[in-house]
Amino acid sequence: MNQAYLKHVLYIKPEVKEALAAGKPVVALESTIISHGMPYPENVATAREVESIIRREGAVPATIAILNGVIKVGLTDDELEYLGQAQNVVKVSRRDFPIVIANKQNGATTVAATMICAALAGIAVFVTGGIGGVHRGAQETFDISADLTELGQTSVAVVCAGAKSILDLGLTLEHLETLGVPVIGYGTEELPAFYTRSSGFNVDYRMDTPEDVAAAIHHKWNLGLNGGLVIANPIPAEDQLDKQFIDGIIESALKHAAERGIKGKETTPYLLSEIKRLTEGTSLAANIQLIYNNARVGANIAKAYALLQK
Ligand code: PSU
Ligand code: MN
Repeated sequence: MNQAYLKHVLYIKPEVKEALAAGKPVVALESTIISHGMPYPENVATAREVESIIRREGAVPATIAILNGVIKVGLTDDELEYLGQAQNVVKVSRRDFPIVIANKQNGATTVAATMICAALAGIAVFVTGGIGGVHRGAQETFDISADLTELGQTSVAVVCAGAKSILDLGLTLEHLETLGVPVIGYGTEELPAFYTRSSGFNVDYRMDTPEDVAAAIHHKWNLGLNGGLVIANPIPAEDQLDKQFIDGIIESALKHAAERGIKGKETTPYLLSEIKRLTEGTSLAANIQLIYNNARVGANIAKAYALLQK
């Protein structure tokens, strides 16, 4: 990586830069969830509240996106509002960086892309809603999210509510195992399935405190075992959706995607918007609550990890 070059394309917000230099806890946040995962104005309101929760817990939030070809680590309030309304935002994963930067476009970063930017900035902990994974039928389509490959190589801990069962969760866990990515259930032995606390699949390890998770992160990276960790934090019980209800909706969304021939990077955004449409907003409410919950947990993991680095 070329440090002199990086100065032109990576802008770290002063508040974030100062926190990192002082060894204070910082939490990275993604932006695909803002531009492709939720409708306006809920997207901006949620992004703001997630940042406030992280501050209240004693860490500094850094929402990451690409604006006019510049990677921004930490958005201002105006930038957040702009991103939430903009129509011309490219969904950016690892492969898209060079083009979006060369074209000076706006880009919303996926889990994979946010991990890359967080690692460039020196941020260890990243909070999101759900990660991408191995899609159902990937045996035929090869549709496996670049999020998994990134988790295999980029050293950032990702706090999420598991993954939606638009994916094949069993194959997703198998692939993460192959890539050497620990999947830690936060207060649970089961992989949460985003809208529901249970999925029927067990995780590798259960941990119950931010300190335990921080220790695992610390040991992994100090051993030279580069790559991410998945901290799977279940949606609060009072916010979860009925499993049969949401499973039925997901089946319909998958059917509609197949009928329309949706492929590639459009698949996940299409499925997310279909789920939202078919649930008439109840999925959005659950989605918002689980992110808030992840923000609380992620901020506390970042605090515990920062203490370990002193
Ligand atoms: N899953 C969700 N919500 C999301 C995404 C996934 O429940 O918003 C977004 C994330 O940004 C994730 C991306 O990184 O979709 C994965 O897209 P793909 O499957 O195309 O790799
Ligand atoms: Mn895909």
